[in-house]
Amino acid sequence: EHNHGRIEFKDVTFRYEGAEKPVLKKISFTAMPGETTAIIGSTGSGKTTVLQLIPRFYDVESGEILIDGQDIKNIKQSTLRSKIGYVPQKASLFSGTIFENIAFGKEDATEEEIYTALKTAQAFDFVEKRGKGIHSTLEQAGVNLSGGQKQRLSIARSLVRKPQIYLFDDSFSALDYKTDRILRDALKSETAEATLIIVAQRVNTVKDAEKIIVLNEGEVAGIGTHAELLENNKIYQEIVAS
Ligand code: DGT
Ligand code: MG
Repeated sequence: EHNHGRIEFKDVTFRYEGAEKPVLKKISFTAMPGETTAIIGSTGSGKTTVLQLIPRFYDVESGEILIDGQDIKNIKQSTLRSKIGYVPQKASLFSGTIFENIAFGKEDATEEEIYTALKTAQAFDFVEKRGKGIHSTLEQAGVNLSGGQKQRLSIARSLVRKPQIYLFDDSFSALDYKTDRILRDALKSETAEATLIIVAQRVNTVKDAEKIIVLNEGEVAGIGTHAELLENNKIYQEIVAS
């Protein structure tokens, strides 16, 4: 489908309540359906904040955010949230079975849908190794899982809902390079028409994105492909060299 899930930031400025200065300053970019848009930048540069404005966890101070040309302020909250699969930086698993954790947000999910999501998220093998597979219980919200396993379950949860828009906040950071690559390739083919926004701190995760946005202290310091930024963007060059 054409033009479903196109996200546009137009001169977005945002300030947390009570904060002296805005954390995002005149941010403008477009994220297209069928493409991966990556956001890279050092800690505190505003990456998470950018993602959280899209489902309207906060409202902008000035500027606007459009989805398919419509200001998100004019989209019903429930409609907006149903379009978006947001995978938070810190996985929010709860004590319950793996099935319940993955079906969270789509309570009528079938076992087949859960398995498909787990396979795409490269989580099938370690789940199967548990005695009861998807019906195993996550004790104390997953204390016995590794960071990378939690990330993959969290990604699987977003896939089951089949949203138009995926927002991954540092969701690949705990994975080894190979699993990171395999998972992003699987995501790409499984969500071919969706809009993917991927926040990351390592270049390897963003380099094959159609568009990379370099954030620096709440401002867009550059937009381009890996090759373009490598050639003309100082901050990107510094990230690559670090
Ligand atoms: P990360 O996850 O460490 O790589 O950093 P980012 O790029 O995700 O940064 P972000 O968006 O969490 O924070 C940007 C700035 O906003 C940073 O100076 C911290 C500040 N900030 C974040 N969350 C809040 C909040 O809830 N309240 C206030 N007042 N400031 C916040
Ligand atoms: Mg963050």
